[in-house]
Amino acid sequence: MSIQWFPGHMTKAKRKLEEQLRWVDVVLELGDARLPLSSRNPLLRKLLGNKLRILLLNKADLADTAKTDLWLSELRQETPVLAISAATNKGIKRIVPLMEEMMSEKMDLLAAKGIRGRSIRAMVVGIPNIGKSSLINQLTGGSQAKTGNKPGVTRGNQWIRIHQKVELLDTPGMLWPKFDDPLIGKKLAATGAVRDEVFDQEELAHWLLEWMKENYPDELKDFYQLSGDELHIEGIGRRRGCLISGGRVDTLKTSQVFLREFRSGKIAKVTMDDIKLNEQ
Ligand SMILES: Nc1nc2c(ncn2[C@@H]2O[C@H](COP(=O)(O)OP(=O)(O)OP(=O)(O)O)[C@@H](O)[C@H]2O)c(=O)[nH]1
Ligand SMILES: [Mg+2]
Repeated sequence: MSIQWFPGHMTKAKRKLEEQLRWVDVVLELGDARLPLSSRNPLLRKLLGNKLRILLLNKADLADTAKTDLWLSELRQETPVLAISAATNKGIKRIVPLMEEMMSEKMDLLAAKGIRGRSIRAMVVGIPNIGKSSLINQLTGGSQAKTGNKPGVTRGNQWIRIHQKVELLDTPGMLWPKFDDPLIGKKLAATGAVRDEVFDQEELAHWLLEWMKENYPDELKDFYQLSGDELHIEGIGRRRGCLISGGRVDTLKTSQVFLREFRSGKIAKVTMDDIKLNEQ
């Protein structure tokens, strides 16, 4: 997915999401465990009304475990939340039981009205590149077995049975990132949620390097085998052999290498949002 979020796109995505939401009981809202705040769009809350929601902090394999635990206790006060990884399968098995637990009251009410055996209907929602397709694949086991179109659902969307009592919409709901705060924009770009073309790569790498020096200096030094004085784009470029003629460092290439290594989680497992920010 590489569209840019102009107002027209946002309006279209919002309308589609509203249409999809009409047919589901539970929304699986995907967030990024590295950005438990910045990767979410507050508008979803309004769109949901009183519909049930589970927040899934995905890419937990790339996040700072201690900080993830803090965020989980903080966010639990707002909504049921799990830390998961759609890449390693972590936490995936806990999703359906949690859904059943949250839905039991509604199912009892339906049963009292004589409606039995109705499946719980769920859908995945989140900003670009957050892992929506990966999660759908994990939940369906890659299954192509569709349960068929149901009337009313936007043409093209189908339900996939993921459990005896649960059906999942095969098309995820698209949310757009909120760009209003430049710091949020940088964090989203650093983690790969925003197209690289939107930001100047060298500027972004420079900002991220300063951020890492402040927050994960030891991991940074260890990874590049550089001293504190050598921790700049030039130093990393020399270490990685990103040189141009005359032995000068290719700063663009170095920036791209650094961003890639950061996103892979190899430098450090990082969490970029601070809980304190949330309290301001
Ligand atoms: N390390 C890690 N990578 C993940 C995880 N989940 C997804 N990814 C990777 O993140 C990238 C985006 O995943 P997708 O599942 O395509 O995300 P999406 O939300 O469907 O993206 P769009 O359809 O483009 O909006 C892919 O490279 C995935 O392999 C995770 O839990 N951990
Ligand atoms: Mg996708």
